[in-house]
Amino acid sequence: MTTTSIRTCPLCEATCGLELTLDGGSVKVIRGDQDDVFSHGFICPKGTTLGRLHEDPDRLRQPLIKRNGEFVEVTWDEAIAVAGAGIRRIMDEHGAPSLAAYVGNPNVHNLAGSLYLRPLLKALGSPNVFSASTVDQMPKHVSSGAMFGNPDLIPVPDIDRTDYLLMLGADPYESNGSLATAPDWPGRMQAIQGRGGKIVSVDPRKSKTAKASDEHIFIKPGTDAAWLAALVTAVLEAGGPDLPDFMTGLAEAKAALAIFTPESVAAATGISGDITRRIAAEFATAPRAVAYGRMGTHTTEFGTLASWLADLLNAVSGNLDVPGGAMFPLAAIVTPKTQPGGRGFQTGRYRSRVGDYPEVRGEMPSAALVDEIETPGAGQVRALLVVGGNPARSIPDSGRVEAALDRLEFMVAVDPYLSETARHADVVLPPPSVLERAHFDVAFTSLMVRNTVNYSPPTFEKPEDHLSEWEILLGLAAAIQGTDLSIDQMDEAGAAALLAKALTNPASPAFGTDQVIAWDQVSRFTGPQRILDIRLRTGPYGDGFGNNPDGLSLQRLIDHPHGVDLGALEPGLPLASNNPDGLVHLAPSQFLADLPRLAKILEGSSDTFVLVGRRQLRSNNSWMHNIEVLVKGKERCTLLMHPADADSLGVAAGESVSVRSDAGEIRVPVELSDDMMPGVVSLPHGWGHDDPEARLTVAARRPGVNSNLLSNRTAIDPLSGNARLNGIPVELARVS
Ligand SMILES: Nc1nc2c(c(=O)[nH]1)N[C@H]1C(S)=C(S)[C@@H](COP(=O)(O)OP(=O)(O)OC[C@H]3O[C@@H](n4cnc5c(=O)[nH]c(N)nc54)[C@H](O)[C@@H]3O)O[C@H]1N2
Ligand SMILES: Nc1nc2c(c(=O)[nH]1)N[C@H]1C(S)=C(S)[C@@H](COP(=O)(O)OP(=O)(O)OC[C@H]3O[C@@H](n4cnc5c(=O)[nH]c(N)nc54)[C@H](O)[C@@H]3O)O[C@H]1N2
Ligand code: SF4
Ligand SMILES: [Mo]
Repeated sequence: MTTTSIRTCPLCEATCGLELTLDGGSVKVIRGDQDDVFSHGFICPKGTTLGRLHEDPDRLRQPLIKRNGEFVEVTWDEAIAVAGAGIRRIMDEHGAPSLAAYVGNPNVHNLAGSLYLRPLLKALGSPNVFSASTVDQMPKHVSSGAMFGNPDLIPVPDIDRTDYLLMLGADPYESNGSLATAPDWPGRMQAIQGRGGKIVSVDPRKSKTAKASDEHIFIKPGTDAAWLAALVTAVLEAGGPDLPDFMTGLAEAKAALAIFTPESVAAATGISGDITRRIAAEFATAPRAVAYGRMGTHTTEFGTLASWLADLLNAVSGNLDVPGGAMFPLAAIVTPKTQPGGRGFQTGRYRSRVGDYPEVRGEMPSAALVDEIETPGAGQVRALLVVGGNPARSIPDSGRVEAALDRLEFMVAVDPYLSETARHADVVLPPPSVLERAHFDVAFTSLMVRNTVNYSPPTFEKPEDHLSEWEILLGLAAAIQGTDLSIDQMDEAGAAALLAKALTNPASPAFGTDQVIAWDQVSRFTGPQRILDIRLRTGPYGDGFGNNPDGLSLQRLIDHPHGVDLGALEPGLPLASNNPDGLVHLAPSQFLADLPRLAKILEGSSDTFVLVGRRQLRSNNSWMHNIEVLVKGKERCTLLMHPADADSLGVAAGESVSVRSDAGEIRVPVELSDDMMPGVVSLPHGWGHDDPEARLTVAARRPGVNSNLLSNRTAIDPLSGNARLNGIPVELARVS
């Protein structure tokens, strides 16, 4: 007999609803959930593979401990105890700064990572916290922090109502979108065109997204900030609308950007002054327009400036916080910080030991991890905890990273696979499968282009003796702290504190509710479900424990498996500004101070070739290449190159070239493509499954090469600590 399970896909930011047809304990088929209030049946090839992930024989079912160089399976109690004791030993001998944590991307896609990393990192107590954010979106946090006072107040493009979408360095046809949660980007883009709107895509490669756009403009990698500055200048020259009083700094921004004109940036960007002026005019006169930048703009040396300038362009053209422009979602789960009138945002509260990088959101640049491990002295990192991350493939200079991992005195990995990173660990703690856990997108409800909320109960019960991932994280925290509290007691204490705080928040519908009554109600759940129930009920749409009877609670979401639609985005500024003065800062001084560095690129560059990355629909960063249906077919880890460039190098399609940067060298087959801007080559990341010590049987058959052997760990956006993964100068040569 078959049954059905409805759940949200946790693999990317699109949050598609899935319908799983089950036959006992196995998954027969996965389709898009036609009744999902947000995705309406949309699904991509990855979403159909959750059953294969669940069944993958390489997925670890039991914790591992390395003994005499070999991994052996052990019990959960033993594994957690050994992990905790190993970390404690280093902490006692060398102090907390000798510990480090790297937390990867899957943490934002699962409840455990979203809700239970904080107590674990607190238990570590080290300033050496690294994450995938600094190889990704940290520039956006920094620009939002400075402009709106809160790094999590990120405006998203209101693509369902805009008339003009200017996309820079984003390829949602492959990635399904990022920092703009919208299942079915292709359908939503077609809808813009269907209502007479226009989409312009700016990318050094004519990507699938660019082909689906109305216009594609080639841009030289790493120069988006200069181009956006010129657009702002051109819009302001033409007048621009009157801005609301709560936006401050327009005159300062205008003066500081004056040197960036459509003509002055033309040589550096490769975009003529005429085109820039035309785009500026189109953008300014479209009824509703929005500029949206992603990986291609953020993971460059000017990531923060580009992120700021995109929002500045939205602001000065009258498109910030208005329908069809860049808007702020109001998530069902709102952290207390996103209430109006905050403390503002600061970076650099402390600095990294070796590279002297400023702390950003309590993190150090991931690119700096290597030096913190390699460089002797007080505070040298000797033990590392990796949760859901693969720094051996995903961060710069990853050849050095791997050598550094080998130097560690102790390492723990929380990962379902013996990945290229986890294989270096002394203890590996695998979470249960993706289908054996509840799901809720804590982070992405704050980034949705339409306010929506969705909860998925576990599809299968986890094996009884397998710890949930949140139990692993709390168990580790307890073992590191050496506390006598049980995991359940720690969980209870955390939830009670959260509830107490929420009930004293005057903005909450639960304000003033008796804590004993509220606790009694939420405690029909435990673990992440209880935290979710608290946050839903005390959040902006919450039932307030009866104060707002039609409001949200976890039970309400359980009763609505296809999700609850909370409506289109609504203007929220100036209320949303968390700056102490309540204003939106258009010209943060630290950004103006960084402009001279940007102006230098106007002098031109002598690089012959520049490397950029790309994403591929059937891939997910470095970790889904072990699923046969996703990797079969023609070789995908190729270097895309314009035919004229190939001619000049004397290479033919399929031949290998050597690609050399100041960090390393790789060899990779060439794929010719008219879609490439001449002088620019493109290589996907996340490949390089050639490590015999990893246990990824399928991936190892199609290893590909690791593009992060080429990214340099010192090429960093100074404002955010974000790595430069796009726009890497390289030398190419034919391999004879
Ligand atoms: N050159 C280059 N490098 C890049 C990028 C690029 O565009 N170009 N992109 C960057 C970006 S945007 C990102 S987000 C990073 C990603 O970088 P990382 O987060 O470091 O790496 P992932 O490839 O996402 O690997 C995630 C690991 O988590 C494990 N995992 C999967 N599910 C779970 C789970 O539920 N729990 C736990 N504990 N573990 C799980 C996987 O097995 C895998 O080992 O890569 C970055 N690196
Ligand atoms: N299928 C699939 N989907 C994914 C992922 C995946 O690995 N595979 N990863 C997920 C993650 S973690 C993230 S962060 C998102 C990222 O989502 P996106 O940002 O949409 O994805 P990318 O494909 O990296 O798009 C970057 C684009 O920028 C272009 N580009 C490179 N350099 C420059 C530049 O200097 N300027 C401009 N204007 N463009 C440039 C590249 O050619 C590329 O087309 O995708 C998510 N979704
Ligand atoms: S687009 Fe993303 S969320 Fe939707 S099915 Fe594909 S991987 Fe899952
Ligand atoms: Mo990412």
